[in-house]
Amino acid sequence: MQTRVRRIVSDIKALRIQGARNIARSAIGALIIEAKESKAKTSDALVREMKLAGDTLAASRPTEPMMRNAIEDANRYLAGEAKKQDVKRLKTAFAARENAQLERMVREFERLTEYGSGLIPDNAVVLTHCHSSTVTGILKRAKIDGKRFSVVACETRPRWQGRITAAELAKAGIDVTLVVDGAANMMMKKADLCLVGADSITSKGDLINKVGTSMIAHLARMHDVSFFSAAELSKFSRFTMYGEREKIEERDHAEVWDRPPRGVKIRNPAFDVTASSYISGYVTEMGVIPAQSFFNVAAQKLGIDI
Ligand code: RUB
Repeated sequence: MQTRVRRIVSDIKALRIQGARNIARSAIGALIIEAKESKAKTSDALVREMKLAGDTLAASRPTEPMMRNAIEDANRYLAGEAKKQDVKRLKTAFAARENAQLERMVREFERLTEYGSGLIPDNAVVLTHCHSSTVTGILKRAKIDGKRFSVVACETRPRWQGRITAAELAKAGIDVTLVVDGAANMMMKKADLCLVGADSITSKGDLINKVGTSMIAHLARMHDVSFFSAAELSKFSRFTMYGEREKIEERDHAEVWDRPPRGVKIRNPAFDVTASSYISGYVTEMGVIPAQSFFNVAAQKLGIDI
């Protein structure tokens, strides 16, 4: 595997690249590098090399179907084309195709942020958790659309991604307040809307996102506040269709407490599951859809035969 690709894998593992979209885009970028710099002599050898790079990327964060779907799609294309094209042509065609995918993702993201902006009422208080580039994209779009609103960002222990959100929004001129995660209930009393990202959506429409998201969804329900998740359709986790569960990544306990006293056990799940019944809707590139419809719309978009 190419050195630059290995570096991307380690950046994803260490959260220097974080958030499902950034991870998926970086993985596509890594596959382009791998193909371009490959020394494979035949198309079949290239397919094998790319499969290995894809598997290593996919294993870097286990709860990332957007990345997995992109890798599977790339493998499928390469396997199909290997019979038709020599290795040199295949490399060029693959890079062009994947670059076009990246551009398409940007256009879809723009559409999604438009729909998301439409959801934000004037003078709203929006509560968010963790750092989702899709959520910050919507909020920045709402600002451009002339909406007046403020944001409460939960800091998100143990890796403080809420600080990334707060810094990014402040830089965009958005009124933002950072709170500790334990203040979510108090802040919810004044909130009009919760907007969080998504790592994975199951066939039941359940949401898997940064740990603590389900707690916020419960609080939102308690205070009768709408709870939306911003999720491209490619965050659909295919294998949940067949009864398999999405694996919840468990990270190093040192992120929580590096030298705990003897006898203290530590758990560090990176994500949790919010049941579809708590979700007012998913903001997707096709519009704002009910959680129960996510599967159908995603299957259509991803060409999954039901
Ligand atoms: C990030 C997180 C984000 C989603 C969506 O977790 O849970 O809400 O990934 O992000 P981590 P985006 O920091 O552990 O990667 O909207 O950018 O895809």
